[in-house]
Amino acid sequence: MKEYFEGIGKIAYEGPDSTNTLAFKYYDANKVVAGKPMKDHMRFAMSYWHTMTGGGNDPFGLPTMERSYNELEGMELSKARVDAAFEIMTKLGIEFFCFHDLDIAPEGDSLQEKLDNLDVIVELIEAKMKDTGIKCLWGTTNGFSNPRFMHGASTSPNADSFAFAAAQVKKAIEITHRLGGENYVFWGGREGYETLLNTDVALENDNFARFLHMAKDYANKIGFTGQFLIEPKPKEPTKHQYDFDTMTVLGFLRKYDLQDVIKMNIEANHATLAGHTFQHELLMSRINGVLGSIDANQGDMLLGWDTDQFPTNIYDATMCMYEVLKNDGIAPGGLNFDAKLRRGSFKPDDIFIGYIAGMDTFARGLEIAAKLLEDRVLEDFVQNRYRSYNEGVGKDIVDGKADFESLAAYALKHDHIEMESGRQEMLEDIVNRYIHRA
Ligand code: XLS
Ligand code: NI
Ligand code: NI
Repeated sequence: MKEYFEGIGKIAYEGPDSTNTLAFKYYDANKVVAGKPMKDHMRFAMSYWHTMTGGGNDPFGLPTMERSYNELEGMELSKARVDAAFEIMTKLGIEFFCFHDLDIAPEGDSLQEKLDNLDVIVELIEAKMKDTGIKCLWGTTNGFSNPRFMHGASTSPNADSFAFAAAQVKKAIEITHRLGGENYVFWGGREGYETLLNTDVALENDNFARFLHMAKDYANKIGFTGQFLIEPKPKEPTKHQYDFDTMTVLGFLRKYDLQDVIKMNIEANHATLAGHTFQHELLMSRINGVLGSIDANQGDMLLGWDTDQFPTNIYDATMCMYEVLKNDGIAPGGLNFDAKLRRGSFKPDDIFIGYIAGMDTFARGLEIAAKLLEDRVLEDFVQNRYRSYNEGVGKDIVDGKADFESLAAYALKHDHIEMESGRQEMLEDIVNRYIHRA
């Protein structure tokens, strides 16, 4: 079989002293951390779109990515990409992948052709999965690139667009089911608005909920038991996306009785676009019992859009793994590298370098987070900080035994309140110490 990335072998773990760009320095798949192998904490996934179809084009420039299958077109290109994708994942030791329908097969001239194209490619993917043991983390659809979705898909003012999107999602759920996918993702795409002047927000929200209920009903009907996930994002491509952030989505799910059916896929760069930290979004999902999966990437604070960079920020990775550990793991979700190379990183081996950088960063983050938790550094501090709720008036508040009258009577007698320092700088310094030494 043709090798697409010649000269690159299986990426090995060489340890922190290695200077080999094409080796792991921290990601040691089978090393046991906090009770299980690194790879099982991570469940790393390759994003098919960025890695296989992303060309490096931007609004100002043409594609740049140098790939040996670039001269192919249509179905031949899609077939070559299947082989290349599994070669990349095998060499990197990545055990999962995520895909949109449009990433794996060309659109075709009609809906029927699109569906037929998908069947051909899915068969190839299925065979590759059998050969390599690589699994599908999640599937989704692209309901935002084609002009038919210019005003949205399930929130389009045009019911024909809604119907087309339904046909697409129906097929994508079938494919994900066939490939044993463990989750199915809804990222809004253009499910939002550009201006309120032309938008019936109430109807669009109702329709969005109708769409999700139909998707779940269909999944139940065909026996797909994978976890449904919504991926919050506040803007881009639309000015305002309905799935703004975790708490907005939770409000939506509760209003439409979908709270038991859908969890969150949290993306780092979407969190920061919403004006939150990555950890904030992970934590809000975790404490509400809806942390489903993670799109691991990072943005650039100086740029206001979803730059989808490979994650190399050790602080963010540490706090992400801290939340994952506190969540008791991320399965059936995983860490999907929804990340792409910079336009100037166009060489084939840049793919491997990007993934290695991301995997090493999260491996290190896992080790630091595990140590922080083992030593209960933050845990004990936080517990102690809230100790006034363990007894007396605090306990009455928590137990629902207090009311405004009892509290006012209590406050009259205790109106000289002794405060304690929040010790933020001390804690930041301690976390730094763990980052340097754990
Ligand atoms: C776009 C999203 C997208 C989803 C899958 O910003 O991150 O890539 O993850 O549709
Ligand atoms: Ni994403
Ligand atoms: Ni994104």
